[in-house]
Amino acid sequence: MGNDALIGLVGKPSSGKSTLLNSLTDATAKTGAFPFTTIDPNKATGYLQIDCACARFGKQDLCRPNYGSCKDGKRYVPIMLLDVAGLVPGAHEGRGLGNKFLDDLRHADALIHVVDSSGTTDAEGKATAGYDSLQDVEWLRSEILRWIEGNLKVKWGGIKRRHVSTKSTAVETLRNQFSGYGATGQLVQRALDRSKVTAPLESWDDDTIEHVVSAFVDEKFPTILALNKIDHPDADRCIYRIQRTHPEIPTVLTSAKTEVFLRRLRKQKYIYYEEGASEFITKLEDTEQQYDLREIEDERLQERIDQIRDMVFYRWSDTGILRALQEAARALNLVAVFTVRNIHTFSNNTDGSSSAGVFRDCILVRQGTTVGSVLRKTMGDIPVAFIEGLDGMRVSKDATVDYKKNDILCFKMSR
Ligand SMILES: Nc1nc2c(ncn2[C@@H]2O[C@H](COP(=O)(O)OP(=O)(O)OP(=O)(O)O)[C@@H](O)[C@H]2O)c(=O)[nH]1
Ligand SMILES: [Mg+2]
Repeated sequence: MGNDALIGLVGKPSSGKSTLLNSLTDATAKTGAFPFTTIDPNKATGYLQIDCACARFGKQDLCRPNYGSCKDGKRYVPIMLLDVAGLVPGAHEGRGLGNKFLDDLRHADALIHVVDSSGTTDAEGKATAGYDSLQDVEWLRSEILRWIEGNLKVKWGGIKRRHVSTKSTAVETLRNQFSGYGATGQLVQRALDRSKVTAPLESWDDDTIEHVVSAFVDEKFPTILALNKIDHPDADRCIYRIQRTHPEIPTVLTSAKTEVFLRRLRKQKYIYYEEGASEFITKLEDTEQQYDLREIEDERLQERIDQIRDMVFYRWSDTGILRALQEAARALNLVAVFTVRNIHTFSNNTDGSSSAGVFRDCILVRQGTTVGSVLRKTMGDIPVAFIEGLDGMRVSKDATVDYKKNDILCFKMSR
């Protein structure tokens, strides 16, 4: 998983998945206040905000990312997002768009479960009032579990026989079964460790299988909640209930619709706004005319702006959408690794000069990934003589990466 880390947006119909995708990317996925607006998945590039290595060395002015951007040490690294069709209770048995939805998700590395916290849509995404969205948090996970469990159990007899006859380990057998989800042996091993199941695979009963699948889902699909539609006056009730009942699940409060709207106003030059910031400025506040903004003459537009200030910014501080990506990246333990051609100047020029900027390349990998694996992801099979870390110190291929540890690397090619 290099920068091709894929974050899936999941949730019941009409919770705001496509709106969240649009708010995080340049996508223009169709949105609508009726269930199953999305049928085929939408993939688009979002930008994860991280602390760039340039700020550690006071080189913000020289930082020139090849992909994404960097402003004053805040770097925006591309990350792929996938918005899929809505999921309804019973999807694993084919209800709604059932298995199609679930199949589209196979290759996601983490999930953002978009929850409609306004209480205005039921479990099927139909308009209602006072719905308790806490239920959605619970059944959604269970649908994913039952889908994977179902796929495994239909073949269990054969899986068991082959496991015994080939004298395979549990990791080998499960890796074969879970390869369709892009699972590696390491991931399966982590899932088994998490499950604490040590009994031989051929003796597993239904409960044990369920337990192992649950651990696999936790490892394969780390999930965070985006409690969306916080601009709605009833949202606080639902937010309180979910956070109290599930303090173990990371949550972010979002208003995807507000973010989309503010970005549109910015394009039309009505406001100055930076993605995810905790304020925006209209011509009224721009007393020194720094931003060359248009006057808001439409009363209804002014009312909507006032309402957003009151319901989102005053109550919740921001639209939350950037933090949703950051939380997902944290759940995945993603670390940014910077690869440079010259470890002393951090440039990519062969002569070491910074004329074309510094820290041009950056990839996202999981914490604990080995330096050798970063090498393969960035250089493929090109032979490398040795690897340098900060101050030109040699780094072994077996060393692992973490924030501020082996996260700036220089691969020296063989001549
Ligand atoms: N008030 C409010 N409405 C929102 C917000 N986000 C999305 N919506 C509205 O919710 C409705 C559904 O949004 P979509 O983004 O189409 O929802 P979806 O989850 O992609 O729905 P399906 O594709 O049908 O599964 C639309 O009318 C959106 O405008 C939000 O933050 N606040
Ligand atoms: Mg949609």
